[in-house]
Amino acid sequence: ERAAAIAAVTADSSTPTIFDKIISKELPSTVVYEDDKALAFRDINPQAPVHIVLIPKNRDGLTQLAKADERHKDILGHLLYVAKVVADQEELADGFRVVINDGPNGCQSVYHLHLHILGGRKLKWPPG
Ligand code: DGP
Repeated sequence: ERAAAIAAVTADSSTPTIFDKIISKELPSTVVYEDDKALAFRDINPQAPVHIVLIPKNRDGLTQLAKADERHKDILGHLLYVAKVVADQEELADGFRVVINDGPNGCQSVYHLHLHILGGRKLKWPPG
């Protein structure tokens, strides 16, 4: 049932998500990085001492990584570089993890592409 609901949401890439309200600042969040293309804020349900969500401001059809095509290559590269900048800012010199959850099996819950940046403790592998 949940998978069907998620499939219905992903079918329409223009469906607003909670992240649109975070981008517009309609919904408060703790922003740790912002530029013209990307926004990073602290996760509401942190899974590590540092847990940041990094998103493209313009979703442009990128509800999830699986929807990426050629035109998204620049923003995808930018986001990965910003993940490194944020890790520096958060002083994660001992290491960190960057995660993209994709689709129902990847436990994706918000259909606006996002990177999780996790750190501040020794993380386990595999993540489960
Ligand atoms: P995912 O499961 O990969 O789709 O991750 C979505 C993440 O977004 C999840 O870790 C919780 C976070 N999140 C959801 N709603 C909000 C919110 O309103 N504020 C903040 N700061 N984070 C949120």
